[in-house]
Amino acid sequence: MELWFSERQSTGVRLQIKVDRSLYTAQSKYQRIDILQTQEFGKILVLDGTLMLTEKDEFIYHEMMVHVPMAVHPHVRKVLLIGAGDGGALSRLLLYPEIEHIDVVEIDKEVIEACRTYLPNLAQSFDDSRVHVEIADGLRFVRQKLDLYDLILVDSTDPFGPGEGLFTREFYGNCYNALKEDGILVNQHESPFYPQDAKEVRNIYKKTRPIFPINLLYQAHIPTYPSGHWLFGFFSKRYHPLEDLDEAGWKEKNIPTRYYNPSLHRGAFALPTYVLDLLHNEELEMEIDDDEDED
Ligand code: AG3
Repeated sequence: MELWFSERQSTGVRLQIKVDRSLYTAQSKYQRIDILQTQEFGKILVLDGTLMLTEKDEFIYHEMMVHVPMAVHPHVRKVLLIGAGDGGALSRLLLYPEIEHIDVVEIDKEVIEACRTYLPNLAQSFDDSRVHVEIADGLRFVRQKLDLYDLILVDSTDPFGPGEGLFTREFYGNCYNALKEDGILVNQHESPFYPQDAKEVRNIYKKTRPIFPINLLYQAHIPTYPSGHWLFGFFSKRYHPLEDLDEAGWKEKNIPTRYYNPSLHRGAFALPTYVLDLLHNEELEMEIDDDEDED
């Protein structure tokens, strides 16, 4: 008998991955959690039927989320990481000895526990003494924070279910306040390709544009996410991701990577015309949620 994991990526498209066996399945207070063993992608983490990571291509997403801002901001000491219960982004942050303190805010402690058991290469990063885990809703957590962090990373799920609050105007405004005067916020920004996802890309852009003076997108090729074409948001109070890129300084740190390098960093900010149109062409016909910031 053949077992296949299947995710609906758009109304007419599914991604299917052949499964060897299920390693873990649970229904937490927030979501269904599955960890599956597959041949092609190693172990995969699935939340509510949506693929979060695979062992084979997680390096692309996590390296791009972490190293891009780290190569730009000259002195990151204190970081807030929201979501990210798998430890993938955390393990890349810990490669930087200058980072003194990382607050990880994950809503679902069962995700961390499952990943500690089944994805230890990533989740052992939770044992580092610089890491402080808070089991809480990121939206609520940042509400009380002022002028604290050099860097905030939002490693969320898609904008529905438990992660929905992390795509609201209120959340972005609170992140702005929680950042120091030269802080940077990076978020996972969905895909520009299928109309449903593209709508979210435009929504986030609309909500963040009035808040951050520097508001740019960068892209990566992630084979298992919808369309394989994925975006990240770079929101910054002072540093520009290209003008302030410290290529020599970053190289001197000898951080091991498999995807990220400073040339790719520069190229990642060059966006296809259809993505630029999505952001800047006000006439583009698309139904935009102006805001539904209640929680
Ligand atoms: N964060 C989830 C990215 C969204 C994936 N969307 C999808 N497959 N429809 C990744 C968590 C990894 N730390």
